[in-house]
Amino acid sequence: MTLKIALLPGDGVGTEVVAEARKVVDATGLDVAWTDLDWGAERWHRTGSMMQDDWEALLRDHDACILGACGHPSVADHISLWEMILPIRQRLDLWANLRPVRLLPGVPTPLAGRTAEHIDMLFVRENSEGEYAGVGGRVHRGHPGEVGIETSVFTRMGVERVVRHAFERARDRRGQLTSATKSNASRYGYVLWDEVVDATAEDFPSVTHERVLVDALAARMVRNPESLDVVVASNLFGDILTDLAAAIQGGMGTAASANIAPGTDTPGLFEPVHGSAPDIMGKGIANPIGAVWSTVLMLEHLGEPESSARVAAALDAVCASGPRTADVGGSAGTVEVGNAIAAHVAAS
Ligand code: GGG
Repeated sequence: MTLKIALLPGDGVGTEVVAEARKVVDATGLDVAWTDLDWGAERWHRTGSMMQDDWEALLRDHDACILGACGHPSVADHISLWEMILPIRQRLDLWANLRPVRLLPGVPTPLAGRTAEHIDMLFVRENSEGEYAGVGGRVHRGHPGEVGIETSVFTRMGVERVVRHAFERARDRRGQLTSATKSNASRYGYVLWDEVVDATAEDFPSVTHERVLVDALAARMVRNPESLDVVVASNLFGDILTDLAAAIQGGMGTAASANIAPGTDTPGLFEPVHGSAPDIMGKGIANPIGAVWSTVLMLEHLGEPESSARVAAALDAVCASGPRTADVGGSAGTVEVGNAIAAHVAAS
């Protein structure tokens, strides 16, 4: 069967890392029909829109999409996000954002005395509402009394589905779920969230669960990462905590993610957690690990577990032996690392 995969490099280093992700998937020998998409800042300058008008139908006509990065210094950040990645997540209702956190072999962590056995977590981030619902507005622009309002939206259905999915993941891992909220200072949405967690827990007797305030959880991730298995968090908290998690596992370039709608056949969007990194774009030094790891998640989601495992094993092997990019202690370029991973996959 031919897999139809849309390739959306986006901006900045997205172009560089997505090329390596594609190369590695091709090395599996799977039959893939790629669709190249020119969406992003350059298109916005040229045509006035980041994506083509029929973007939703186009994505739904594929099995998956690989995204590189959103954001360019020449476009306001909120335009970049609200004209591409956030509408894609919302309109396709990709409500779960899975972000595995693991210290890959040979990759240095900034946490003293910690090794791979201490760092193995899965973040399940709510991906369609919460603080990124897009509800709000500004009035009296430019006046001293100007007001900007950003409203968080938590629906019972939205919270229930992501919390249930996190419990399922915890049940299939080490049986421990940590829920991150701030339901002391924020007394509505996060209190609803906490109640949903407690109620859902009754269906998962083999999973122990706990409620932790997000600020305390951030400290615990640094001091005691081995105490965490699956973490479920709102859109904003999941976004922030997984940048911290990326740093713990060796840097932003190493972090992968899957935007999915579990239980449906909606195509998922797979992307490295990092942004467009304008400071290093075009230099050929961006780390492709996050993008390649995202293809591991994609292939698993597409029902190709053998290919997924081959790419995961190649990733581990290349991290262990090199070549590695400078951010994880090496001196290789993006293409050299991608070539090495692809060669391992082809030989496996
Ligand atoms: N790799 C995709 C990307 O550019 N992410 C940057 C970012 O800030 N994304 C916002 C989000 O994940 O909600």
